[in-house]
Amino acid sequence: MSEKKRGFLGRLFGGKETPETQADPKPEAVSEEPSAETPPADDPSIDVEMEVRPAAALNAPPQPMQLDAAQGLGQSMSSMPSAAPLSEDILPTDVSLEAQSDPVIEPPVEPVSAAEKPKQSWFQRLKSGLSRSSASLTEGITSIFTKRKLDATMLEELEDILIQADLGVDTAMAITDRLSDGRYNKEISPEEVREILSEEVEKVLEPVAHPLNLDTGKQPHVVLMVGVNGTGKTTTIGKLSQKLRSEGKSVMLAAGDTFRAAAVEQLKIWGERTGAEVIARDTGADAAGLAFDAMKAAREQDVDILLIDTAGRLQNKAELMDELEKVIRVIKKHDPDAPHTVLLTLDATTGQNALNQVEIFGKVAGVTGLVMTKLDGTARGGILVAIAAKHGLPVHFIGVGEGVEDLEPFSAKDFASAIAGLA
Ligand SMILES: Nc1nc2c(ncn2[C@@H]2O[C@H](COP(=O)(O)OP(=O)(O)O)[C@@H](O)[C@H]2O)c(=O)[nH]1
Ligand SMILES: [Mg+2]
Repeated sequence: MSEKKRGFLGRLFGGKETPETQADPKPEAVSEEPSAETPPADDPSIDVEMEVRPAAALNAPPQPMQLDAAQGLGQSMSSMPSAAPLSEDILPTDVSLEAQSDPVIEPPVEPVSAAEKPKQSWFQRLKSGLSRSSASLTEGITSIFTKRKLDATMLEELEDILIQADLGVDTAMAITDRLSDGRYNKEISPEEVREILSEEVEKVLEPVAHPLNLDTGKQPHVVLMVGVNGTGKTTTIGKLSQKLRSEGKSVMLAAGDTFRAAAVEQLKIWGERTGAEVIARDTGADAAGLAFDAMKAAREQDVDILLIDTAGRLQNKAELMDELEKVIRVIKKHDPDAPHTVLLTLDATTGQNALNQVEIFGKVAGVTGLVMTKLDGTARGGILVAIAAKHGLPVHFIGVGEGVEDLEPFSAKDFASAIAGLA
């Protein structure tokens, strides 16, 4: 956003717009039991290592009309597939879905100014967001492929790097297979490898890259946002609300995370900033009751889109299942076709764990599409590729920062180029 475009309100509220400006996580809010970023592949736990960030989420500038219409939600989308087929239960019922710490995301006390930041294109932001993921890949590739003739050891080394980057075994093998094809005993440059990496990643991502087309014939189109606590549900609702409002749609938000006062407050602020009414009840209220109120209000007021927040902070899968099922049942009382869209937010920093979350939430809530958040500041961006290869669910958006602009429709080509470190 240029200084000029941002305007006075934008400068007043400011906002963190690039990963470089993000503060470190609050030390006191970080999990007491630090765990490795990636649990072993066979670890059934879907506990999430929280990456708790300070109140910056709410520093997003409030400007309502900043969206490039071409990148908006209005692009066509082929019919929304239903949730991916799911295998048998992968979790014991006592596995905790609860994040290890409770992020308190309070409204900013003072506006933060980021007005000095020059406007970056989305691709630049995507690239800088994915820079940690791409740096670890490109460094690895450069160290293997500099002035050596291709041999089996190099291919094995490359495969290891690709698997470590969470791209998944299948994609890693596809890349090494393509490299080996006719290139043995020939010198191959790191750039060539990165090109192939990008092409193969794009192939995997292309089928899942679907812009989100919210059918407003529904009145309201109901979007249920689900995901583990701290993965970015509320923030994503705020960002989406902004996009939809800028397309001239009427939006209502439902503060369905009734567990924490902070969660309700956080949503109210997003509502104020984006010009969306927020339906909330007191903390501790029944989430299904809240959903009922919200459906009623949205229908009475003829709003185009109702975005319903949920809590991810539940003790175990049975409890989660129970609450989400109740919420969905209540929504269906008003409209048997609703929720029309169920978005799952996945935190890229959790690596392999995200794969399990897709499975669980797909089963519990009939997820129709994914939003991958926090691709900035992690080296695990490759997980999106593994998820695409495994589940085939549409990926609608990716988040590369806490600011309202840091959510964009997902483009396979852009993502593939950015993660391979190509221009
Ligand atoms: N860096 C970064 N932070 C994000 C992104 N999306 C959300 N967050 C932050 O993650 C934290 C948790 O987000 P929140 O929306 O409250 O998660 P929820 O518990 O699922 O509702 C907040 O501090 C957000 O600002 C993203 O794409 N990038
Ligand atoms: Mg929340």
